[in-house]
Amino acid sequence: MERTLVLLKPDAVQRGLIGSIIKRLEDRGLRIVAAKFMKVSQDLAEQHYAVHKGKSFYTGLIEYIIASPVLAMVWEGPAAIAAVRQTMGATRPTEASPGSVRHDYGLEVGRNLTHASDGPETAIQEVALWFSDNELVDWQRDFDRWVFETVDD
Ligand code: DAT
Ligand code: MG
Repeated sequence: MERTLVLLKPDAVQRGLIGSIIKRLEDRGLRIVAAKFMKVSQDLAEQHYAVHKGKSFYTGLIEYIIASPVLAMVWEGPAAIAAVRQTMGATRPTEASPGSVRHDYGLEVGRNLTHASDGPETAIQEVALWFSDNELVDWQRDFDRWVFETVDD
């Protein structure tokens, strides 16, 4: 079972898309582990996007993520990292597949609505950056065995 960090960025929150995006993750069968509605500090933004420091879009990216509250979440499931990236779509909305969040709700790369961890190492780092251990909830759903081929207990 994998865990991945998902951020509903300021544009998703301001546009009232929280419910629509969460519904896609729930419908897919992914299980929520943690959620926190919060203002992002400059420091957290810089740590989260450290890998992009120095790039032309870095300053705008930091300004975007701190501009208004975000909903930070952790979701889990088999291959959750790839599944969530697929549900969100390619970084540029005009390259995202129809049916993905970024295609269906977005136009510009600088307003692409969501963040999702891009690999196992970054998922572990990002979950730890945004959440403390005691904020991550271990739980099971009655229908888990009808979504997950192997159920942990
Ligand atoms: P992703 O969010 O799909 O993982 P990324 O990690 O490459 O994409 O980049 C992080 C964010 O930075 C991305 O969601 C939007 C912004 N970004 C990336 N490339 C950009 C570019 N060429 N111009 C403007 N913003 C960009
Ligand atoms: Mg990324």
